[in-house]
Amino acid sequence: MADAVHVASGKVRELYELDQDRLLLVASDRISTFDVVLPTAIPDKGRVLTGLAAFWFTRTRTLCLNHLVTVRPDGRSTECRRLAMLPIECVVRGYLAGSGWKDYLALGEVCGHRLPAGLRESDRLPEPIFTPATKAQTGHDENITRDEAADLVGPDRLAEVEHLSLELYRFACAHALERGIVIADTKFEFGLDRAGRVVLGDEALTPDSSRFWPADQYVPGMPQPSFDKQFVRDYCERTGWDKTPPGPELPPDVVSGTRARYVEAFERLTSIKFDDYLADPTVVLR
Ligand code: Q0N
Repeated sequence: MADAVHVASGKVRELYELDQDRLLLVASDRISTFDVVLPTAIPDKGRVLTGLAAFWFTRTRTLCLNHLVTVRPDGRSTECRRLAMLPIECVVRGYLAGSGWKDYLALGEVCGHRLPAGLRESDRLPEPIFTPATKAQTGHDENITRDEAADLVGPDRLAEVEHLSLELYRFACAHALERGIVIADTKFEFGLDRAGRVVLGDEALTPDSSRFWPADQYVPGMPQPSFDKQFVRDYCERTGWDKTPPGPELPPDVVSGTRARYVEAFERLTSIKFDDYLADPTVVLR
């Protein structure tokens, strides 16, 4: 990695250039909550997310091309194909939460999808909906209409990524629900390869790119606990932190409890022991 050039930073991930056609995506153990990265890391969080994304890429290859080349022995670095990323975030919602719930309350619709009256917070939608967003300058994603999305990528591309996003979500949602996890919504990022084909990039179907809820605690009509971050959120609320940076340091029991939740999500979804992944990360690629 000594000769890898840094090309981009996210809140908790870094992207490096390996050569003309390949990038290295490195997931750190940093955790964010209420949009702030906390000073305390969650050991192995980056490995859980990397392994889970690689698992989904491997399982969905017949649905959609993806950028995965391989996972490195460190378990947190993904070698991937370099793409020309499309300037939209492809969000799919199966349940009414977050900005989807806010928009429904204010407008009775989400990104132009007219929804039935009388839905409650966290209700399952009659059908999953595609609700594209843009990365606004503020750093906060902004929901856009189908027409705005079509202006950004073209109507045919939009129809293609909408179809792929819904197929990917339906597959993952069914798989996860059988294993006790509700994937309430998720965000995909697609790009184009040299041949101009649409390819799934970024990380996909991880708890950082999705809302994961414990299925056995699902009660619509209120906000749902987060499968992975609930201990962190509860602790942050107890400290009375005002949610502006810097965030609080996390005590050891919150760190270990949160690490255990990430590992549990990995093991439930992949049916692979996390220790087996640590010993050889390529177990998720088979
Ligand atoms: C790419 N992002 C999203 C920090 C910032 N395969 C790819 N080819 C070209 N560009 C990208 C990818 C991918 N994935 C994706 N920025 C560039 C923002 N991030 C993602 C992770 O790390």
